Amino acid sequence: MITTTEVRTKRSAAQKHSSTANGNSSASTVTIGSYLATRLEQIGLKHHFAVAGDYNLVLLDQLLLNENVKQVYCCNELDCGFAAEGYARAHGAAACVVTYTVGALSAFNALASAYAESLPVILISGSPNTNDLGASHLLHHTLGTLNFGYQLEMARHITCEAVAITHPEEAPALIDKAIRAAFRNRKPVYIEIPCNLAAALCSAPGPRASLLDFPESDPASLAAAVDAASAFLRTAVRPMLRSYGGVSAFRDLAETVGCAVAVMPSAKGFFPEEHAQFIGTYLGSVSSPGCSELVESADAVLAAGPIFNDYTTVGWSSQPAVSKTIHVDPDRVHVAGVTYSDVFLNDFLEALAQAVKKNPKNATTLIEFQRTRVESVQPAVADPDAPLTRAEMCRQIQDVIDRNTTLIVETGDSWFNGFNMALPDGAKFEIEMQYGHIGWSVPATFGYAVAAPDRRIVLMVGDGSFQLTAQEVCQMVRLGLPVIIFLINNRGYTIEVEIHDGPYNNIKNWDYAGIMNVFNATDGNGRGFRATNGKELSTAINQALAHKTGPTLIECTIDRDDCTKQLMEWGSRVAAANGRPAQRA
Ligand code: DPX
Ligand code: MG
Repeated sequence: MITTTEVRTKRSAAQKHSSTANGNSSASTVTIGSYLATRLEQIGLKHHFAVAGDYNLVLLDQLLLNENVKQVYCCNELDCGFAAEGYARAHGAAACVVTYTVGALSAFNALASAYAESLPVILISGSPNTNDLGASHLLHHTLGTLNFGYQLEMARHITCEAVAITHPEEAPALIDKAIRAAFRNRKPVYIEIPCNLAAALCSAPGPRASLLDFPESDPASLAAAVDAASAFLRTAVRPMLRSYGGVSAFRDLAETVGCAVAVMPSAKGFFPEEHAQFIGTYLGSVSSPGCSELVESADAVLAAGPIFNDYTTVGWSSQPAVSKTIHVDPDRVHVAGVTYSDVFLNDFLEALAQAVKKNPKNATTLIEFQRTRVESVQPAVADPDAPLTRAEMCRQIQDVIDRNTTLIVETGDSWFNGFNMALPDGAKFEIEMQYGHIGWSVPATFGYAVAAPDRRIVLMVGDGSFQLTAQEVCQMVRLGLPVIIFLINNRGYTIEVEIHDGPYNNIKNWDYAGIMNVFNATDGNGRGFRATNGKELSTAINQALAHKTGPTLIECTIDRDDCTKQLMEWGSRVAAANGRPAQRA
């Protein structure tokens, strides 16, 4: 995992590896593809994801020459982008390589997800030969016009830096510029390499330590923000967090202040749930028990990297008051409505932890929480032969989550089932709640598993979402990754049913367990099970836990209306927000 604190280590590794460029004709020149491969290695990547196409084949050959960054294949470019997005969640950054237009335009959707979710994904696209530009050549896979600049233009809207290489001399600077931007902004970038330049020579890469440099806070602004925040934190605090780095700085600060800590859904797992100061997941009226009462009645809230959108505010029904909030964005801090610019989240949290003192009053929030807390009742064990319910399914999945598990939850009721899971220390949680693209989770889980093969990776995904990107399970089979997939078959788009029902929420049923045979063909080790009751589910889980040479998909069949209470409440509030009448001018 590439984090701010690891930059120095990576930097020295980068310096050591700086002369490992392959495919070079002399010590001072290398091919552009080889330059790129060395840079990917230097930023700590061990893999890149790819789909072949004739605009990128020479580039893929060049990348293959570097054996330290392995090439991993996907079924299509949307999935390739999501696999990279998932890899970046586990590893800190990722890269994927696609072909011109027919490939890249599909990958753009996943790149937009990386933008919304703040993940540094590098999308590399092959492109037309430089000698086709200006030669009045119509080319395949394009719009059938003589304009080849549209892809770069489109990329600019969903990246923090988009570059197109048109001359070998400028390749090193442009590649470095894009990679540096991805790290600095924690956002995706785009690099376009013409077919006939992938093997053209450019200058060899040096030890570009600055590729991984993060910007530093403005000292005066940082000091002013810390002063204002320390003065503000005079009584009680209930912080919230969504990671933008700064996970350990946040914990240090919370422990110094001694306050109650809640996490927003995207930050679940970033603060230990077994910690004495942890009070739960904050999601307005559908927060974990007792949590929203405390957050919303607090006289001071420190919110580190939160995203308050229509979903996380539950249709704009809950959000801490600006006048009571220290709101820490990735590159600025707002204290009770005053903004301090050029102050970076990690620097601010670290400096504030130094500046504040433990205030015994802060413990009162925790005492209040203990007093008002509604003890969650352990769900009863269902009759093993009774039709499977959501509650029994979740009860059994909870037991699969150990300290080494990453639980990945897809958009749908899997979100709420996931929020309700208790994470033992060490367990991690991944969700794509800002972008919310159904189907994200299958390729993202594949990418995550490539990056973190030693973790137990558990996916909860609904039937509707699975139908978008199901084919990427075959890549888990191909690489023998022991991912456990709980496929919740409730015969449709249940979350949409709760927001706004209609015939469009019904889907064609599939034989989800049987699909594993299709992916196995003659050489795969995937396993598929269907669980219609508690007994079948526990048998399937035991088989899955013992199976180490491929994925296991467990299709859990539940009733169409068997959803969480939170989904019903959240769905009705979001529907009300969506259905507001147009405002008058
Ligand atoms: C849609 C959503 O089966 O989960 O638990 O049954 O709801 P649940 P499923 O996976 O269904 C998902 C479905 C159709 N959202 O309920 S959340 C709209 C949507 C989206 N992303 C894309 N298209 C449509 N979020 C790419
Ligand atoms: Mg469903």
